[in-house]
Amino acid sequence: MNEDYEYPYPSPELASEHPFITYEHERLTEDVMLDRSERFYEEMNRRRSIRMFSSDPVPQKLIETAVKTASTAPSGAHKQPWTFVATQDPEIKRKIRVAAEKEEEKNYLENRMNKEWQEALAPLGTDHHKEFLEIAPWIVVLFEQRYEIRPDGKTLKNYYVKESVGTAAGLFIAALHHMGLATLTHTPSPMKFLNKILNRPENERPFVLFPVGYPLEGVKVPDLKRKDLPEIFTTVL
Ligand code: IYR
Repeated sequence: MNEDYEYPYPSPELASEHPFITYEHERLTEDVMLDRSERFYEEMNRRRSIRMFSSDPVPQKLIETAVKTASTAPSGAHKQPWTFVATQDPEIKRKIRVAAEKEEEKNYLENRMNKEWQEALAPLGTDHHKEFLEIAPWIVVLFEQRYEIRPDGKTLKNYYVKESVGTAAGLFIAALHHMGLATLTHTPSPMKFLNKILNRPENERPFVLFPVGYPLEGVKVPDLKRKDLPEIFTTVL
């Protein structure tokens, strides 16, 4: 251990000031790694964003475990600058739908999204109707904590908030898919109304809204293709 390192981590001084533990890691054979990597890719490649959900209920425990998985994401200075707010209350979901559709009407019908933007969206066929916000059993809103408010009222900076929260969002989506649920990354912009409806403090800003549930049986999705590896990957050797 550490044989190649002139400056081992943690240094003896660091280790005397802050606790460190040994990272438990099981080294797999390359065959096993190859198999696991392909199976995981194939599973993730079956994920799709869903715009019609079943109203079948989903146990809260599943949402909680997906949030715990999301919260394993790395974050700037390990601040975990996120709050997941989940509701299955029909009245709150209705309020969110009404407010989201009001914003989306401006986006779509009053051209707050310009022509280029609307053309880019055309293959997805989205519009200002957001019925899924009432029908999906859960709405989970991921808030970013722009800064931290300590119990004594003192404020502290958070770092790389967007990067951290975006990473947590990705893990949340993967966790839901892995447990057999579906979601949509919905951004009914601007989303400030979510602070009011969900009673969130001023240091929090909505990052993305996830309707969560089972896909409606037979639901259709756009026949999108994902980019092939050479379009998204290159090497510099
Ligand atoms: N927020 C709108 C518009 C929208 C924007 C993008 I970029 C999308 O990929 C999909 C939709 C809406 O939710 O309809």
